[in-house]
Amino acid sequence: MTVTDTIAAISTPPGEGAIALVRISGPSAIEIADKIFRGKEQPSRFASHVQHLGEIFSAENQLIDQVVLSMHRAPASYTGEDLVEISCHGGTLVSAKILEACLRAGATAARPGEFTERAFLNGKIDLTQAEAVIDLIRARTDLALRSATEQLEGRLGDRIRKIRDELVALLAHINASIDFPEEGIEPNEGETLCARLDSIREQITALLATADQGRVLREGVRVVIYGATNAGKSSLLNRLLGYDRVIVSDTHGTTRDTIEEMVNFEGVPIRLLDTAGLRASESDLEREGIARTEKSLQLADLRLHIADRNAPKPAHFNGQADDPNEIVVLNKSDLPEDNDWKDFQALRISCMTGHGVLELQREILARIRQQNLRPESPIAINTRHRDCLRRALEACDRPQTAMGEGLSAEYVALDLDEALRSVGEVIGVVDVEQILDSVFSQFCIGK
Ligand SMILES: Nc1nc2c(ncn2[C@@H]2O[C@H](COP(=O)(O)OP(=O)(O)OP(=O)(O)O)[C@@H](O)[C@H]2O)c(=O)[nH]1
Ligand SMILES: [Mg+2]
Repeated sequence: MTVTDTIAAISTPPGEGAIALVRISGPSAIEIADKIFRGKEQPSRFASHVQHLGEIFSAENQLIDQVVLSMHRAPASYTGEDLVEISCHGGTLVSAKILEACLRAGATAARPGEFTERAFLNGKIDLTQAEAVIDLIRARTDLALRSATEQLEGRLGDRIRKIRDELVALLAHINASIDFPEEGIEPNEGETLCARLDSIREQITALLATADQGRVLREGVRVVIYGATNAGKSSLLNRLLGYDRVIVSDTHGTTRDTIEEMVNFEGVPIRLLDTAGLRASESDLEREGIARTEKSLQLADLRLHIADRNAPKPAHFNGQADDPNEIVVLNKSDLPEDNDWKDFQALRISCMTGHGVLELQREILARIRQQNLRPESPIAINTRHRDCLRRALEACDRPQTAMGEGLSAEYVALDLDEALRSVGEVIGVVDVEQILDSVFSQFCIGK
């Protein structure tokens, strides 16, 4: 793919700030800068990577702003193309007018992620590194940040390239045995072939095992608070967040919708969900809320089933089960306990006084660790990587059956070829076009 147009965008978030950044990238970037910038020298004469003070003028020859402009000549730039960066004063109108001046001078407006896409297309970064840029921007915990940084440095890409190289070597060997049978290259030098394939499968499996942690790093562990109305679900959410996020009242059925907030427990990102209380209801609205509660429960990594110990045990309370994904919590420990709860094994807390809440947090972390959801390794794949690697693993599993059934080397080669393509998709070396859109559309414009 050759890129011929020159793109421009405002790379800083909308709104007022001290500085805004407008970027131009592509073959005409320097020419455009020459048209709109006036300073001691023309940008085309600037040394690369040096900042110069000057002024930007509109197509109508009107002064827009005093700016600092720097030129990054290809290929030593973020995109790998000629790239111009203009730092202007951070008003919405100023940056918009500078962008307009760029467009009038011949640039086209960039799509979301197009700068990073060009960096990928020009071979500056692989696809996992491009994705790391989004992860970096979105990171909410130290480990998520570290993971994104390591991925940006290419650690995941390196692991994938190693697997790919081994597959290529294996495939080359098998193809040679097909093409030159007279050379006496045995495709089934049985054990060595299997051992090499096993090693590849192990490496893929090890990466696949980081998928859950990758999801947690990027999205957080889904912890859903549920239970009967008035049990104190919303109070618990507020308590765990440390501020009054949700309305709490003694009216049953106060919360009608699911409410989601992120918290960080010891570096583990957690998506806490407060839900509509469960009860038989006449109201359509409330029943819709309860349906949402049930949907959230299906997607939960961990459920906090909360009950009011001051009230009788709700009918059908099936809370005492040894489900590792569920913690039963009896709330309102500051009030006397109803006889129904006598000898009932559960964590007792008070959202009012905070009693037991620390123990609950510890228990939540312990369960997350038990489920192997606590992110520990800085290499953690995302869902797209997982899909590619699963396909690769399936394709690697097939040759063993083929060999067991005495199928010929051609079959094995076909499977390995498929595995190779799937692994390559992770870093973007094959069928690039298809996957590009899904990756770069998640970016913001100007990145
Ligand atoms: N004494 C006492 N009261 C509490 C405690 N936790 C919550 N409450 C009270 O219990 C009532 C219900 O609390 P909420 O947090 O709104 O309960 P909920 O489970 O979200 O209720 P719904 O949204 O209606 O399902 C409110 O009046 C709270 O002040 C507690 O630990 N002790
Ligand atoms: Mg509530």
